[in-house]
Amino acid sequence: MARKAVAKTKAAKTGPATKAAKPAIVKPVYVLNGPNLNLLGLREPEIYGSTSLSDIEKMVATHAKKQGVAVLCLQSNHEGDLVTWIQEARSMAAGLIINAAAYSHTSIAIHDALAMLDIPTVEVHISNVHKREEFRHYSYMSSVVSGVICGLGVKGYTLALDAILADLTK
Ligand code: CA2
Repeated sequence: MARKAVAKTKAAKTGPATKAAKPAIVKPVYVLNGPNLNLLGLREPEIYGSTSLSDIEKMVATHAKKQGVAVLCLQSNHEGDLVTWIQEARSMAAGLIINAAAYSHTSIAIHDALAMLDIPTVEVHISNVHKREEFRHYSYMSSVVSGVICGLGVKGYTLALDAILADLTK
């Protein structure tokens, strides 16, 4: 009994001996890719590199698994599919990574869907859109996501995941 009392006093003065475990991230991080990204690696390697979308998805899934998180990777050439998945992410995802490809520069519908999320979201572009044609310089996504990564190649996807996990565990 006495020993217990001493231990209690110490804990009260210095705080608990061990840190409380961080809660597990149970929901997956959604990784959404837009139009034509299914053809990655097949054309324009000087801009987008030679990695295929399926390689990117494997890379992100492996990186996520090492950190105890799951990813759900989805690609569509249709704007409405991306809107539907973003809406789904409101309840089903812990965070969201999006490369909306050309829709980044045109889609108010995707902008509006992203604006309704209250989970960490990162916009990724493989190429540095600011070094390219002027029509790629504006993104409807950027004002409604947590952050933007562009021009760092396919590594941008794992960097985006790290940023989301840092946000979720802070
Ligand atoms: O740099 C990016 O990740 C982009 O989002 C890629 C989009 C482009 O419209 C954006 O401005 C920047 C284009 C994706 C097209 O994907 C291709 C795949 C294979 C070959 C050529 C293009």
